[in-house]
This record gives sequence, C-alpha cells and structure tokens, in this order.
Amino acid sequence: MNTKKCLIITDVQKDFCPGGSLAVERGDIIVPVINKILSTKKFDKIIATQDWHPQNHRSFASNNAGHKAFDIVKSSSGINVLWPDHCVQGTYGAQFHDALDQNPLNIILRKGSNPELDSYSTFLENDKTTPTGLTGYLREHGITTVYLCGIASDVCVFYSALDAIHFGFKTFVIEDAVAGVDLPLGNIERNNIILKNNGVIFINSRNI
Ligand code: VGL
Ligand code: ZN
Repeated sequence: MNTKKCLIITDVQKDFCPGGSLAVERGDIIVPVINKILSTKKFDKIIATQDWHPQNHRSFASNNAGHKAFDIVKSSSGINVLWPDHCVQGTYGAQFHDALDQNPLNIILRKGSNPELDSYSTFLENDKTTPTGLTGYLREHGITTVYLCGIASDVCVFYSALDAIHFGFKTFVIEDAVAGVDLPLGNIERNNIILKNNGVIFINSRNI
C-alpha cells in the first residue's frame, strides 16, 4: 500500500511553554527539534493545532466557583481537570511559539472553542463524538500514517494518538519532540504504556 504521511504538531503555543500560564517543562526545547523534522520534507501534509478557548471556557478553574487550578472534577462534558486560564482566543499566550517554523504548515486546526466542552484530541472533542474535521481532511488526502509531536504528551498528544489508532491510521509519536504536563506525577509514563498497548509506535526524530 502506498504510504502517505502527515505530521501533526500539537499545541506548540506560548501558554504551554516556559513563561506561559500552563507551562510544560521542556515545552520550548522541542521547538528546534520540530523545525529540524520539518526541514527534512518527509511529509505529504503538515498540520498544526492550537488550543483555542473562549475566556468563559468551563475548563478554566476561574470559571468554576470554589475551585482552583489543577482540581480534578467530574462532569458529563469531558472536563476532568480544571486548568489555569490558557490559550484564550486571540491572546498572546495562544500564539504559536515564536521559533516554530510556520511556513511549511498546510492547515492550522483550532480546537476547544465550545465553552462547555474541552477538546484534548485533535480528532474528537471530549464528548467523544464531535469531530474536529481532521479525520476527513486526512482521509481526503489519502493519508495512511500520522506522526505526532508537540504538547502535552500526556494530554492532547495522548488522546490524539488513541483516536488516530481508532480511526485506522498507523500512528507514531516522536519521543524527542513531545513534552508533557505529568499531572498527576507519573502520568506521562502511564499514558505512554497505554499508547504502546494500543499499537502506537514511539520513534526518535532521527529515525523518521
Ligand atoms: C492541553 C490541558 C488543557 C494540551 C490543552 O494541549 O495538552 N492540556 N488544554
Ligand atoms: Zn485547553
């Protein structure tokens, strides 16, 4: 079968990098790695996603009276962690990291715009039914294989990789081009094991 590859760059945004409101350790370190991957021109399509929340988003602790950031909650709308305000539409923190090479991007997909619903996966929102449109885009372009990188390895990259497998794509996570929240501690390692058990392949960027 003819292999067609798409690189999916997840949420490489200022708020997820050191200095941002939901900063992830190493969030900035992966940017030159991603740029180097881009320079190899090994992909048929390249997509980048942006977490893109309205200020009144239900996943923000500030919009839930009596709660603080990183509280774990239960809700029917797929909101399970309350986060600090982050990636608010049109703000500085929602911008891509300045060093990310945006020239090769074919599309930019924004997610998390419904104030009542979070959207970790770049394929389906957290209700597990609302599509972002990514599956259709990939299928229309005959993509068979996806390579995931970006932030956060144990949140958006994790749920995207599971959905990529679910929708039938051969799925790689580029291990030196992801950074995670690791909340609670050990979450990155636990989720990596789940991904491997579901058929996700971990690869170093030099072996792509
Ligand atoms: C993310 C937490 C909240 C992510 C987005 O991009 O992994 N994490 N919103
Ligand atoms: Zn978010």
